[in-house]
Amino acid sequence: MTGTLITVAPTGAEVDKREVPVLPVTLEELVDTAAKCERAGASIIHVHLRDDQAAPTLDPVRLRDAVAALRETTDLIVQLSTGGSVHDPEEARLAVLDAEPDMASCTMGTVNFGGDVFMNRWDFIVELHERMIERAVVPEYELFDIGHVASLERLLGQHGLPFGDHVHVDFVLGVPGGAAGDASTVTAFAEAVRRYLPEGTTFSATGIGRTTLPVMFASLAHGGHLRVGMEDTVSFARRRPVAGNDQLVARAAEAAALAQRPAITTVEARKLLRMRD
Ligand code: KMH
Ligand code: ZN
Repeated sequence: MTGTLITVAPTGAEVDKREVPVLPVTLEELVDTAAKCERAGASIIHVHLRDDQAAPTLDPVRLRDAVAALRETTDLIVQLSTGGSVHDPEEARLAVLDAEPDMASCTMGTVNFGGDVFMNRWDFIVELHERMIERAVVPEYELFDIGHVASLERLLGQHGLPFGDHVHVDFVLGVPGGAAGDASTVTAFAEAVRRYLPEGTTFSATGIGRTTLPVMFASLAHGGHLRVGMEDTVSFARRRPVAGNDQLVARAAEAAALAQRPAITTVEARKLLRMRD
């Protein structure tokens, strides 16, 4: 069994900077947290950007600047979010690929998202998948519900394998409106991946809020990988706010080491995902 690939999702689109001052929102804060997370064991960074008011943005210039700055300062695999915020239009989400990231997210279906709806129409998913193949961007398919595994099987069957021919998915569990964040749900997802997706498909998992730890331990137990970060949780423990993203990455690396599957390097992560160096 391989070591553990750790993805950090440092910012997201939902957490309010006014309530969580350590949330990285400026380019300087993003690069600083990225470097610390790489030292703590992360190999992929899942990036959402904020504007000068700390509101979510898909501004193309900021996206290009962020990709360049992260590449200059770290060896992390740069994965841009095409999910954005629930309010972002499809065209802006597709245009994220213009920033030429190594990877981009691709959510496999529509899901209730708290009181909102995270819309991912089938035709939009197909368009995103095909543009990623054209632009040599490696996707991470985001699965918020078990039906998203079947959608991905359909996508790959009808529209072919992604760039690099390797399939990597991420279970995003515990979203109010999506699949639950607990060990039995991770088991169900892991079994569905083995049953419906191509042999060799790799998966990571993240649990939102207090589901972080059960999802982390269950993913490790199933030979899966981990995603952590302040996009998904801002509480380290009861009454203990997260001090920084690297604290979450360090804990994930510690859990991975205990599971005898230590965190892998960015070079090893590129090999695992069949990416170019
Ligand atoms: N912010 C959520 C609406 C992704 O990055 O691709 C969507 C999300 C998924 O975070
Ligand atoms: Zn995201």
